Amino acid sequence: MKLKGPQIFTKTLREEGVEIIFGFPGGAVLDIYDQIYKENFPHILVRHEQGAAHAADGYARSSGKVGVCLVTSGPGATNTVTGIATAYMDSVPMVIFTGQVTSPTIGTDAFQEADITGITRPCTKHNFLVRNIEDLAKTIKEAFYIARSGRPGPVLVDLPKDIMQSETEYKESNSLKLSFTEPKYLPDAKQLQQALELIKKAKRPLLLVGGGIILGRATNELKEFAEKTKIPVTATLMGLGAFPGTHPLWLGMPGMHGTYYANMAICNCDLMITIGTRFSDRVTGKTSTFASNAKIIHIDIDAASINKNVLADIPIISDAKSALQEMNQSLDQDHFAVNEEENKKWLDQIAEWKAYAPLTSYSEGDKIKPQKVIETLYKLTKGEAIIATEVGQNQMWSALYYHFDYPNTFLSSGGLGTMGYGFPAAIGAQVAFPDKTVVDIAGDGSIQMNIQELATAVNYKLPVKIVILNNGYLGMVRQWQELFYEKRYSHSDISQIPDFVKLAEAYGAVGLRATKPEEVEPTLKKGLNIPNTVVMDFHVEREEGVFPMVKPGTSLSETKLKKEELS
Ligand SMILES: Cc1ncc(C[n+]2csc(CCOP(=O)(O)OP(=O)(O)O)c2C)c(N)n1
Repeated sequence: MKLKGPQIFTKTLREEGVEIIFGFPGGAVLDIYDQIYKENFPHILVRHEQGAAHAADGYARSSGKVGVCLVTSGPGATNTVTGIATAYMDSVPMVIFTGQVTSPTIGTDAFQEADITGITRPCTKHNFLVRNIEDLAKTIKEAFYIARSGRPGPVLVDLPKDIMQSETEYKESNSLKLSFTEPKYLPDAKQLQQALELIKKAKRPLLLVGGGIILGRATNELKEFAEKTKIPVTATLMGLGAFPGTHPLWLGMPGMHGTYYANMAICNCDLMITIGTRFSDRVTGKTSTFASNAKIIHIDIDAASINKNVLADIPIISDAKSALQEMNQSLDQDHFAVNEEENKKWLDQIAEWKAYAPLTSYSEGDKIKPQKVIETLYKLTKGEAIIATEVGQNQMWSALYYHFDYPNTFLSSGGLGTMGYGFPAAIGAQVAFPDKTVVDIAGDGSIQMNIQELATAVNYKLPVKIVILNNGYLGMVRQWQELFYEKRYSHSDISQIPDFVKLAEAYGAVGLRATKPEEVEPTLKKGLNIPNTVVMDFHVEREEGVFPMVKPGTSLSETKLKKEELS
């Protein structure tokens, strides 16, 4: 059977199990859009291509499936680059389809031409320019395969218009032989044994886990391992939700804005078992003093992550699930028990640190405290919402004060730190989970970066809730200027902001505002119960800071609890 490019496109997507495309049309992809129209292929029309990429990303992070977006050539394609780079840094499986000018005009500065494969080479796991219609189905299949296998990531497929207009004999894609074979990511038995020997001998062991646990669907195995060994757990920003945030062994997030007790545990542990994390500088602080009293076991699916930032004593290349399953089995066979006496001392020491600097120690006054807004949100949603964040103070407060008990419920741009990520990502998550409460916790700066997607949310009746922590500042920038630039607030005052309630209403959403502490709970209750898109504008204490904080370039041992200790 002979089929044209767009028919092959939709057929192959269906074979890959694609349920939804996030996209925005334009000349180079009109043939594909015509096919989408004829077949009524599920598609969400965003208002900006950056929104499409982040929405596909939010869909992928919340559901674990591959997110898909489709945009036109030139500016349509370049508008996705921030979204692609965001997904690349956080290992999110995505396939981005871009239209391209016709093959003969490539390289002639044709109208709406951009070398998108060249532009995205450093921020995609792989990218393709389809040169023959015969290659189309196979290329799409390979793109999905690469996006989801090993360490996941975004893959871009560039589709010249003339190629898509031509036709070829279509073969069921199951009959296509891919150029790849599934690699195995099993741990080396000898190294794993060495790791277990170290664990048995450890007096102050600590688990540091990252997004690899969530991507590798290894949360149950992690819990089993931690409970069997009674080893306390800390997780990076990307790993929030990998281990229950209310578990007695949980220490919260470490690093620049990590909890005091997680940072102290890192400084004082004698063995660190690290799984699925790349030792980002935001986690390690000064690397030369990071976990300097500990032996390090590093388990990661990506060989390139091991020994890149922190040297491992035992490097294990493996997916998180296989490694943890095997360790759990060995523990069972060995009738393994930790040194109970030593471990009790260690857990007691951690309890002391927790009591010395609990997160709840922020002060409450006559202005709304942002921390309180998030704590109240946690209480009202019983921790069961999907939370997206923007970037800045809002992101750090969310990480600290919303206690993530479940995987795939915290969507945040960890690696790239993209303002404007959260709201479209929340839209993607709400598409994946229409019945769940999905909230974007935003700053008044970040929300303005993709505010146009309010139209998308209203258009598709997506009841996403936006909680704006409105401080009239680019808050995190202001905090750094206060602490490290003697309060010279250069271009961080954004108090000239729109009336967010009116703005919400202009888009057809509901707008609510709270200006006093006693209004926080009723406003959240009301907003969460409205089955529409709701913008809640909380006027918070303008100069509140995020603490604890480790000054950039210093050691985790220098974690400061309040601003007076830093300046
Ligand atoms: C696209 C982009 N531009 C600039 C930055 C640098 N940056 C990091 S945090 C921040 C301030 C964010 O302000 P706001 O969204 O109001 O959030 P708050 O910190 O007040 O919670 C800025 C400008 C960024 N992360 N992303």
